[in-house]
Amino acid sequence: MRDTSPTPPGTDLYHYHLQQSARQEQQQQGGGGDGGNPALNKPDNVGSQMYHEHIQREGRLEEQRRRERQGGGGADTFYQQPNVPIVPRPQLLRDEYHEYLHQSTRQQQQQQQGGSNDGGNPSPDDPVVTHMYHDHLHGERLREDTRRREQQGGSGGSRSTTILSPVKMPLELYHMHLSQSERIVWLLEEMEIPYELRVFYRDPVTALSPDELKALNPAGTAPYLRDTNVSPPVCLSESTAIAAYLLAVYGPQSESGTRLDRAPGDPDYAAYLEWFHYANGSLQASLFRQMSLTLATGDPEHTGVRRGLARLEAQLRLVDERLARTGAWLAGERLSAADCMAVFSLTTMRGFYPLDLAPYPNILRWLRDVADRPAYRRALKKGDGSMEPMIGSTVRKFTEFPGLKAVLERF
Ligand SMILES: N[C@@H](CCC(=O)N[C@@H](CS)C(=O)NCC(=O)O)C(=O)O
Repeated sequence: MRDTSPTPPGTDLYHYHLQQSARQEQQQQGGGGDGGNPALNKPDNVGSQMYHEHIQREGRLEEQRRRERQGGGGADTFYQQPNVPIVPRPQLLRDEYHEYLHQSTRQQQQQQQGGSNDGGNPSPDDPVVTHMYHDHLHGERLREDTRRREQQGGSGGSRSTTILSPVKMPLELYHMHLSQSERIVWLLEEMEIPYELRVFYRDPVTALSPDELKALNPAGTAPYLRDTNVSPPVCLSESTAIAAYLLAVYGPQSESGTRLDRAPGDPDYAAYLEWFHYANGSLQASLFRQMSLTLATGDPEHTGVRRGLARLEAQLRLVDERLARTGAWLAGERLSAADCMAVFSLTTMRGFYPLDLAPYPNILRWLRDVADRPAYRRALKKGDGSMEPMIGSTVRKFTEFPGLKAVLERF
């Protein structure tokens, strides 16, 4: 029979349940209990599961304690205690970094006891020093490149003096008019990377990719990037991948040193990552689904279309709240590639899927800030025939494509 006495005050439910289960088992088995722990495969599944969860949690805590005793679990690993915020590792300042290089080199020379002195270069055995040393060399090469360009008086217009880029051959970007490849044109303009733009036009009836683009890019979509500075050349589809590639390989490029990504240690790093991926992973995916569903059903009142719209509106509220919180850009106070990734969905995309942004004042404020950026204006000028930024609460619909006209006109 079950013990129906009330839970003793101060005893947590879980332990109380364990004790009760053990007592019941002992009664059923006539003794031979395992110290109060419920057994697996016995009728008391709740107790078993809680008990094993407890064991697992204890195991994790023990592992964490062990790592902490050993002085941390690897350079970039943080173990978060409940309710204890993660404090990012401070980035080394430039002077600290040089000091670190010197110290490591000195230590290594001492260890090698006068062994081959390579002029102070750290040994390849120290991966941290080697990494920093190569970063240092890379930076030196970029600065040397700039000095050389400046001495030569520039090799191609005013931009040549501001580019710190190791780009020898201009990157090639395949862009389609009125498409999400405008993200990459804008990003390249912000980064001041030399590039050649090849503009394609959508099929005048279907609004899909023209055959010439399909022939070049196996994915058949825009954007598509070719980088011939490396061998073999890099050919890349997917705007998120292209943006991440450009930032990792060529950023920052301007003399102001403004980075459009965020690195671990930067307080905005996690937010940057989240919003950088939100653009294509959630927002554009929802909009595309909505557009396809609307075109397929031809009915804005269809249940599926209405449900999809409710979901989309929740996403827009999220973006609006985020922009209200930062009062500036998606990742924080400064523009980042997360903004470059997200803007298309809320501007040009609305020509394909009309969406009234009046309920989202922070999104509208952000779009005006984007449109004020010279780099964004240049991107639209070069890639979209000087199209006006589509930043109003409502925008024109792309009814010039017969494949879309009939449906778009119902909105
Ligand atoms: N997820 C891809 C999507 C690329 C994509 O679908 N681009 C559209 C332009 S907005 C396209 O090329 N559409 C033409 C087609 O599918 O035929 C990316 O981010 O690059």
